Amino acid sequence: MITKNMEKALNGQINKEFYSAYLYLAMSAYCNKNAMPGCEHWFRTQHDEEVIHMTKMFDYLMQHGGEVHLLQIDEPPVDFGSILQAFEASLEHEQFITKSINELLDVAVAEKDHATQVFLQWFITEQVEEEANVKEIVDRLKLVGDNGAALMMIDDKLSLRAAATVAADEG
Ligand code: OFO
Repeated sequence: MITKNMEKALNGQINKEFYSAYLYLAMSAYCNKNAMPGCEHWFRTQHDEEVIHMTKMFDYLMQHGGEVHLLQIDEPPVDFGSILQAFEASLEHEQFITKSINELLDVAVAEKDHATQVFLQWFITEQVEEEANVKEIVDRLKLVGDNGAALMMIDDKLSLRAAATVAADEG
């Protein structure tokens, strides 16, 4: 049976994963508006991945005997300034999520909740990948600057991102 502290922390993280999904959906719409279909697809796929993260935590909380409390989701921005700034905001957000997952593990350790410590290992590893993926895109966008042809090449590459599936996310 999960402790009340752990339950509260997991419910908080479910809300943050929902917000991540919301944020990436907003970024996807921003890219659509700015004629960057590859970036739009990349953020839309990232949204789908966040829904998988949220569902994973939601299912775990119920399975562990906790009570799900769905909190209000904050409104994400509409305008991100530029495509580079959108990806920079994404990187900053992922760093925030990494910190949050680490704090969640601290709670699990303090509560002597071994099952949740094991469960969270997947998210710890996933965050390394999340940050690395976005950082690579930010670095490339900085490199090409305002070069339209190079930006289109990056956009084309991002359009190739594979669909998010639970199986792919496990791997
Ligand atoms: Fe759920 O990893 Fe991104 O936010």
